[in-house]
Amino acid sequence: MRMMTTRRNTGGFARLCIAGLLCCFLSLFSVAQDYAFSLPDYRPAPANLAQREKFRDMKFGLFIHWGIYSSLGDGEWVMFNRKIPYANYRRLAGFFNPQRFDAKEWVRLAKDAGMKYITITARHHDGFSMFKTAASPYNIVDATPYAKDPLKELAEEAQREGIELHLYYSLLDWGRADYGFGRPIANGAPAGTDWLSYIGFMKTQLTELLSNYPGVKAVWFDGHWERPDVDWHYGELYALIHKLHPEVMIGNNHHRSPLSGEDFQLFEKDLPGENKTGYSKDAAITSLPLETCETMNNSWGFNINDRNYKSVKEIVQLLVGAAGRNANFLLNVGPMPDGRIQPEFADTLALVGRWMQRNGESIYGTRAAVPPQDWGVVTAKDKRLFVHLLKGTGQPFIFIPGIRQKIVSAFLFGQDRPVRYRQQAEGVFVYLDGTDGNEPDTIVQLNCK
Ligand code: FHN
Repeated sequence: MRMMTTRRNTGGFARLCIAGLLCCFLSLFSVAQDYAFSLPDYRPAPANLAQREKFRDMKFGLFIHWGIYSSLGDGEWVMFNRKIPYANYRRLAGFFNPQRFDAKEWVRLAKDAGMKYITITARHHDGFSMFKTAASPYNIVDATPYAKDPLKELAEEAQREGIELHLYYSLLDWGRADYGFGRPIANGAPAGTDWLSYIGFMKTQLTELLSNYPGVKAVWFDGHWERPDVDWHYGELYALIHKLHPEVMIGNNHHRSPLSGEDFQLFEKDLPGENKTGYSKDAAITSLPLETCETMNNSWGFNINDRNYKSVKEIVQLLVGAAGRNANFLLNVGPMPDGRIQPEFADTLALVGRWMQRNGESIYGTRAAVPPQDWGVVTAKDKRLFVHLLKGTGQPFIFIPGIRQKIVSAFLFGQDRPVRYRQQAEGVFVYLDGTDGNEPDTIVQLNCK
């Protein structure tokens, strides 16, 4: 049933206060609707709320975009961008044979980088399933000479190593007839297709993914933006997931504020509030767990000609910037068609991991302490504040507004070197005294009473 969202004009201070309180209360259980179709109210299960907190603590994850498109070395949109007819594109499956894929290596790479979870594309917009599915023969086990299920191996290895698994799942499908890519939308469905058959197909696959692969803790939807006016039957999809596994978190990269039934909020190539890419301009930041995803060069899927690699400094600063905005940082690699991860990525991740070994204490399990500042961010854990100075201010001190806790001492993080500070009602001055040259992040630890 179609139901447009309405905006009520509440006048008067009292009514505003009541509305404000109500919003705060409701945000504990559900979030604002920004979608034309009705969704049932959602009350997350206790296990789901616990999973959200665990997720917030993890801070750093590995995103993996891998599919038959990798063979062409031109990103995951290659079929669309190069206008390859679907019938021709499907031939890629016939020679996709990632003999060098090693789940142990991928999990070790993530772990050594300091990452706590992996989010992998189970199925991207090309519609090819990178897992064994009974819903379509167009999958890695049935359609490729490889004939094995790498997702199974990855899930088992991740579980053994204590790394969480999250699954990317595309709503958009460029090839299936029942999706009808390019068709006009009428009454919430693409004209002239069997839309309910497509919804049923997704339900079957989601059931498989959540039943046959151990340790899955989140489903990461993408592609909504291609059809913002279609009825995705989210009520049914989300209820199915939460019924199978109440703790599994649902995120949807629709570039809007989360809908009822969603458990975390995604930001693509944007730290929350920055909106540099423009994707998130309509997305108010909610109190749900947040996650920012980013690429290591400029591509998600393997791109043989993309050499715009981010430096270790850039990546560490993005990770720290995310933590200081209460967001996890999901950093992407696009493995090569043979299953290996290119050395440029592996080398950088190893160095990021070395930084995390020394400084992870100021990141894992923290929450943002104050809004981001021009010079950096502040994270908090227990009775400690970690001041992350990411860029110079041209002044011999920085000022942290709004610190109410009484500071009792200040040190350069990981060293015994004391740092001078002065606290007053409005906040804290921290005097740098030449300590601020530590690339990529000078960390000052403030101990509170
Ligand atoms: O189109 C996709 C893209 O290929 C990639 O998967 C990213 C990851 O956030 N999301 C979509 C674009 O919003």
